[in-house]
Amino acid sequence: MSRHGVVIRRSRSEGEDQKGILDFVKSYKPQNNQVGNLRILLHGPTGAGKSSLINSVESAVRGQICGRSLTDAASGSSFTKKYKTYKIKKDNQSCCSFVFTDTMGLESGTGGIHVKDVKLALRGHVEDGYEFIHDSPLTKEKFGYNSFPSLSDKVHVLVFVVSANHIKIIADDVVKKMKDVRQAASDLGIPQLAILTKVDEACPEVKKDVDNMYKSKSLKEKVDIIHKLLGIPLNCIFLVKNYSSEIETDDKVNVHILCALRQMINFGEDFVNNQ
Ligand SMILES: Nc1nc2c(ncn2[C@@H]2O[C@H](COP(=O)(O)OP(=O)(O)O)[C@@H](O)[C@H]2O)c(=O)[nH]1
Ligand SMILES: [Mg+2]
Repeated sequence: MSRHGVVIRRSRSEGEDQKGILDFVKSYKPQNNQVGNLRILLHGPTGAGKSSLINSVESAVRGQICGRSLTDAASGSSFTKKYKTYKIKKDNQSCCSFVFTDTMGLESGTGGIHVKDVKLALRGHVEDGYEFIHDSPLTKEKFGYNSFPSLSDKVHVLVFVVSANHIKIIADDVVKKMKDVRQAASDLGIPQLAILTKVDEACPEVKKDVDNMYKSKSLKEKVDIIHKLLGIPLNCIFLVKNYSSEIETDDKVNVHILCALRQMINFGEDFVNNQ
């Protein structure tokens, strides 16, 4: 069976056990008591669906559509400029023990987030709420620089978010920036995975029925492209349809979001236990 086939089988069996994944995600607590919340950093081109992924995770966890992280329908230039940490609510009272940090998007040329800023964020030097300036990376002297990051401030999992719809036209310099960030994360031992979003826009069969996601040849081709571009192993690349216009959640959509989330948690947990 092809490696893609392995991904298909894994996803199906997890589909049958959605409640199990949900219980795992909701009850998860980092074993390392120096870490309050596992920190997952989302990184990728502007408009790829990073903010939507945060909303989609919370929607899948809560079973209702949530929309706290602002998304941008125009996607011309980065809408998210701040380094912002999002807690994921389990219910009205409590939050999960993992957080997402949303960053300004990557853009071709001098626009978008500066690679130096992402590297600082990986090591916990960027304070929450810091507003990125694309052509002026953060330095030690500036307000917003955390000189003494704790293990909790550091990034524990790096997630590349790329639109399946745009993967073939992604600019060379954007790929170069992502590779640069991947190398920096690897040097720090930070685990990485990739999420291909907008699978509904990229494949008409998936738009009809999201269950066709792992049967789609064109999506398999896109998984291979991201694997070759970034060198991320095939079993660390997940296909996700984010919630964008829906008013209700759907178990078929949730399962893919939750499978990816479980992998993020498992990777992050391993990382913080090895610190
Ligand atoms: N159809 C569809 N639209 C999506 C998906 N993910 C994001 N979007 C839309 O793409 C646009 C940009 O998404 P956003 O999350 O703001 O991207 P960001 O710049 O990476 O944070 C928004 O209009 C989203 O609703 C998806 O999986 N499917
Ligand atoms: Mg955004």
